[in-house]
Amino acid sequence: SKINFYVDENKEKGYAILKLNKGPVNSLNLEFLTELNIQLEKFEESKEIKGVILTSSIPNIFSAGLDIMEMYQIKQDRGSQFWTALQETWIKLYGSNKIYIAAINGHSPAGGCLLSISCDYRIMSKGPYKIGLNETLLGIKAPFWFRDTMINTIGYRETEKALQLGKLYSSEEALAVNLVDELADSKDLITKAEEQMSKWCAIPTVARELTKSSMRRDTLSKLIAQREADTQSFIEFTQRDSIQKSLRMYLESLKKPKK
Ligand code: CO8
Repeated sequence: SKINFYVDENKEKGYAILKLNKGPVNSLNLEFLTELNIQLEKFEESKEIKGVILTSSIPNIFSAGLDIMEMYQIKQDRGSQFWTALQETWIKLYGSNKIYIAAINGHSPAGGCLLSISCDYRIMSKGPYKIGLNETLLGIKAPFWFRDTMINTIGYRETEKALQLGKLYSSEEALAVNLVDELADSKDLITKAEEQMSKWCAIPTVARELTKSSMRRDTLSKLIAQREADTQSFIEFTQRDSIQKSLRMYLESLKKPKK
């Protein structure tokens, strides 16, 4: 079967590198999210691994976000499995005790941005890459937990603008608003992520974990308390004719020949 990601575990150093590898654009569908959740669970339970560098093995693309085909012509059963898997990914990542560092090697819109901002630290490659929550450009509203994670990263006012405009930030703009913490030349991205990881790994683990969970607990509880209602509202919203029309138009715009 197709290999959707690679894991390099370095037990000596105490961290792993997880490289998303679902061509062409690492879009997140039900099967991919399910595999990812199993892997995140393995990391969480590992005694040797203190942290994970999350990156992609596809040049110029971190992740294109949710697979639009999971939302286009959505059906109740698959739709709810899909959304439940995505919630699980976010809860596992944002709520992880481990250290997650995103090495953003390329485009990172929407769900790709969510994965990034669910980590503890972000380094982005310099280059013509964009990151942000661009949902409004697809005619949809970013879910409240996407929004809250963004607020926790770049603050309320910047999020208010960014989400309404569906703003996709260049790497320089992302650095300026703290959407990413650091920029790197592509060739140095992983080295820089490893340097940063060593710094985080050197902090006393229990104190760091308790601090992280105290910062994130309230945001996580909001979704955990209403997962089923959130899933149902995702399906009802996505089934609307107007949303289906927007998604169809957006898909067509993606398929248009470039230039
Ligand atoms: N889902 C499905 N297919 C996709 C996606 C996607 N997200 N992104 C790209 N593709 C497809 C393209 O249609 C294209 O297909 P084909 O080869 O059949 O023409 C193929 O992947 C390659 O794409 P590109 O040619 O566009 O590749 P580039 O390298 O030129 O560009 C980009 C890569 C920049 C990532 C570009 O593809 C892009 O901008 N993609 C769209 C990204 C996007 O806007 N994603 C948003 C998804 S929605 C989301 O994540 C959160 C939704 C929250 C839902 C809330 C509902 C209530």
